[in-house]
Amino acid sequence: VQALLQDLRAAVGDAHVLVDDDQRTGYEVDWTGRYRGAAVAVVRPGSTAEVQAVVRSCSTHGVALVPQGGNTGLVGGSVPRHPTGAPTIVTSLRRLARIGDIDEAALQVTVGAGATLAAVAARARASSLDLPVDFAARDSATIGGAIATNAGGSRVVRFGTMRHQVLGVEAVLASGDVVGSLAGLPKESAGLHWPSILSGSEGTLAIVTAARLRLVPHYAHTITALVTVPTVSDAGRVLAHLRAHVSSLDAVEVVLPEALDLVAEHLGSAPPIRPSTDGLALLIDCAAPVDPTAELTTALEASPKVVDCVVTADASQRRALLEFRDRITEAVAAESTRIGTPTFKLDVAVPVERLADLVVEASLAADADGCRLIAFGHLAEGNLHLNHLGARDTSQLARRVLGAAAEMGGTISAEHGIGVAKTEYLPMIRNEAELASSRAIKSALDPGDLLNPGVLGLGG
Ligand code: 2HG
Ligand code: ZN
Repeated sequence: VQALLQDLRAAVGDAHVLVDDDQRTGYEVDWTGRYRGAAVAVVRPGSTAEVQAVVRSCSTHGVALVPQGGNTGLVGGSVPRHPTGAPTIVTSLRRLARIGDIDEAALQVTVGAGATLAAVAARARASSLDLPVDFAARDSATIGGAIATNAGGSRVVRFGTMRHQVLGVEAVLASGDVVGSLAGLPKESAGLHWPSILSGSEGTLAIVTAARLRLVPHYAHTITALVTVPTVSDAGRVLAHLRAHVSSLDAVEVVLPEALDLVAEHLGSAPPIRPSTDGLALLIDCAAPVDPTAELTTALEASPKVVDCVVTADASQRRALLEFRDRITEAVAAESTRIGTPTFKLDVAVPVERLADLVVEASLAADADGCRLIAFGHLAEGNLHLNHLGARDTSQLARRVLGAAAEMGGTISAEHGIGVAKTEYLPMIRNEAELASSRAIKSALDPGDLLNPGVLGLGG
């Protein structure tokens, strides 16, 4: 290990090899406090060449490395937890934060893997463009991490997930070689496509160092609505109506009553309207070059099943409304600290028409466990975040809820990834041929099992 540290210092400079306990801790535990491990060191390369040198040193010494971005992940995929307990290096990509010039003709930008979503969005907005992916962890979450997990967020209804925004990647393989291209060609039909191979690979196949991203217009007019509906099935009807009649639809988020109460208590302010106990709240964003208020209000008035709604174009009122969605994760974390148990999180998706069945199953499972269920998510993708507070038997909960989602034609992870948290449940949604193919690809690209061992059930 001492020889490795010496090589790493030579590669990135003494100041960027962190070995002291207090310097390492923030990199060794995940955001929820549920997943933690110990790293021999945290290395902070400042260029692609330095990432190559770090990978080669780790390879020479046979020491695994965990790539890490903003460390906002929720499935333990970015903390050092080697399955065999072998020594591990955390490689933080946060210094690769360069944001290139905005290409207004191509609607693209080249960014370092360590740039945060918020920083890229701010830069794009200065050119009246925007990043099509957005979620609550935007100030810390990095582009590299978002690619690694194929992150989603609130704008998927309009623009798709992270995978759909990546026109090119540059990445370092376990061999230390660089693959990919940042040319950003919208058309290229020349065999395997690195952005497709690496999106969602969770740092197990290569370390993304930079990306060429698609940008979209930054709409001058953004409005937000809070809507209440009687049941989950009704929410599906409202969604269908809005998709047919509102061309400016940018987000359709769903908040169940328990989640709304928790975040309201956390914020110290009540939402202007509240759903009934069986009902739910929808937070809807519209964005367009001209004010979309008329489009949205007309559609809401004509929509079946809308009980109550408020629509605002005022920036500070919008922000206040959006907090009832954006800050639920934070409210859950505060409650989890108060009760002294980490939250047990599941991130499932089902076809939208099965969402009501999923909510019933999830509630029954939580009741059987005796825990408190805080549910919210992204309606258009049938994606629910099930946050269990004070859960007793997490493995029983996971089997039951993930099994139900899989059974309904859904998935065990919609946007957070598999990490180490969900590996044992992968067979619920992948057959043996698929799992064996993933293992074959992993061992072809990373025969020494150097990159994020154990994550996605690969290696380790
Ligand atoms: C969100 O949609 C994130 O805000 C986090 O995916 C969800 O905390 C969660 O469960
Ligand atoms: Zn989410």
